[in-house]
Amino acid sequence: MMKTRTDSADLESALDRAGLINPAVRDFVRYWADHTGASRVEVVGATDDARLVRESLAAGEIQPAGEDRYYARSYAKDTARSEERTIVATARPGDKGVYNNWHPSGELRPLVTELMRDASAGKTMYVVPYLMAPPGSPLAPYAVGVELTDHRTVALHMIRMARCGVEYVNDLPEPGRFVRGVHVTGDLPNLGQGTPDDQRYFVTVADERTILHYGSSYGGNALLGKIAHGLRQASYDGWVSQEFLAEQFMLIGITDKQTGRTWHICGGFPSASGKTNLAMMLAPDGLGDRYHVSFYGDDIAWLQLDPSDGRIYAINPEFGVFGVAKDTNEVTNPTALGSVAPGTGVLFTNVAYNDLTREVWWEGRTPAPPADVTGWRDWTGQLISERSADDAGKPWAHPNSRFTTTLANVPNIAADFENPRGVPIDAIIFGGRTRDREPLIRAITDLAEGVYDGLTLGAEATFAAEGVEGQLRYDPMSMRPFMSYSEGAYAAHWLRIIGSAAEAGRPIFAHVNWFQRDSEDGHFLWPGYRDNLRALLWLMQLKEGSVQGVPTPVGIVPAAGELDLEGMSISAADLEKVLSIDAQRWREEMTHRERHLAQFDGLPEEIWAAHRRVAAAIDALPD
Ligand code: OXD
Ligand code: MN
Repeated sequence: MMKTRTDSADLESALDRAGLINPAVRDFVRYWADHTGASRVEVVGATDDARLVRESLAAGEIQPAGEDRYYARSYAKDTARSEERTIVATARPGDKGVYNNWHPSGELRPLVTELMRDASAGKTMYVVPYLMAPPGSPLAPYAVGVELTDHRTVALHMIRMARCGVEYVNDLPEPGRFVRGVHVTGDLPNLGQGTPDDQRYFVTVADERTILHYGSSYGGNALLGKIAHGLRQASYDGWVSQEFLAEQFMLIGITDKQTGRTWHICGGFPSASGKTNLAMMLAPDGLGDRYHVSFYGDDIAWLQLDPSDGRIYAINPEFGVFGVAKDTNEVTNPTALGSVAPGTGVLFTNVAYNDLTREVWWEGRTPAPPADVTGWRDWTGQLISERSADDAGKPWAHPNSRFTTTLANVPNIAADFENPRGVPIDAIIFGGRTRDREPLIRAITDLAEGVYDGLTLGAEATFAAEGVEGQLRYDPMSMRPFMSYSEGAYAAHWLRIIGSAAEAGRPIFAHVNWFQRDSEDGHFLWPGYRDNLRALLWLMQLKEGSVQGVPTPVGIVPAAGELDLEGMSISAADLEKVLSIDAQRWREEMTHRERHLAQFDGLPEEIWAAHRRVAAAIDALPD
């Protein structure tokens, strides 16, 4: 007969066997094992991966997808991060912002705790101690966490996405200083996902460093190290301590092989603006002999001043990539394909899967789906051959299907990606997907104007429901879904952290846009992908003074002839267009920006002054 609740002798011996000696972690596990009613407790880390994979295969939770590659489906109504159900809760009403969905922790903590009572009955509770930082990083004290999860596949994801093992919690100088993450899946078919009766709660109790997620086993809802800790909790910690920024940023290095010089660039892009593709970019053929691009991370960066040289350093706190599969192919992102090759231990979720050949496929992997549909099932598990005529045109993979692979699998991973100090940042870039107005690149040298640019970052509304045609859905610094405190304080914190860098070592800012289209026939004016490196090289040259660019009210754009276009073709008209400023469109944008910024209480005067400066300069432009 199945035991209903972990017996305390069994629990202690499970913790002993795993060598988990931190008394505060042991207390945390004891409390939640009892509260959730789990029938077993198991402590897991990276060294348990092969065994967990074998068990998951045997249980049918995952399926083989080629040599050391795996495949899982999630519950069909549980396929994405839920923004509406995600809450930041604290005891301080002043933490309420426009985007953080703040609620008092005194209400939310008991509510979610009650939902979790006995909700893991009959299940194993996996205890996953982890570190969201390269070991030895000055930010490691903020990076220690323990996730409790009642879902084995979630443990497999955590092992790929974070450094996991008891060694990260056993010798803490303050044993109680770790983020407490509790993930309880709940009864997925009965949670009313997306209905008025939605039962799910994804709560970060930021001032208690406690994360309570109930009602999902997917992505950021369930892997608590990544978004809940790596972004929401960490940005709160970085602000309270005044020590660092935690941002949804990619991080890359560009090496000039002729001079041996390496630059590091990080930056934020709203969803679906090509952040992972940019992070994994290779140099274009025409420039590959001279430049090498190396990958540090595609989703999170923590930034901090290093007082020893007065520069801002960044780490990628993650250990893996949780990448969107859709449209990943040899042209858009060959590096991503390399990172999921045989032997990588990659875990695919919700792509299409062939039962007979163990292959996977997703929309955009090849121009058309496999012609022979034998054995192919869509992401819901339905055989393609048995689809009704009505379903024939439906995607085979879910649009948010993913691959989860460790950083070391990425072919151009930087040699020093585990350097605890991180890498010094030369530039911070922001980019959206905008069909007009935004030039290819505009560089911003003023700190307040750079932060202002990040705060007014956005992506074009993609469908009517999301917003008004031509108006951006603003996504400050690409952190809109991950904001943990008020935007005014957030802006001030940015000014302080980046402003603490020595003048000479301060990163330059830039806004990029690879997506401008011709207003007549709609073609993309700039080829994108690998050629985007050309704009970033120009930015580094500008910073070093070897090009001057052309000043405009919204930043410095490349002068014709300053971009290295070796091996690339673009018409003179298209090039001129991507480097020019449309005064009329910018005037319209400024009125939207004013309304957007006015929502934020306590926005620093420097940001308003930057806005007024840019607006006045745009007004002075000839039409
Ligand atoms: C996200 C992610 O949801 O990185 O932004 O998964
Ligand atoms: Mn992300």
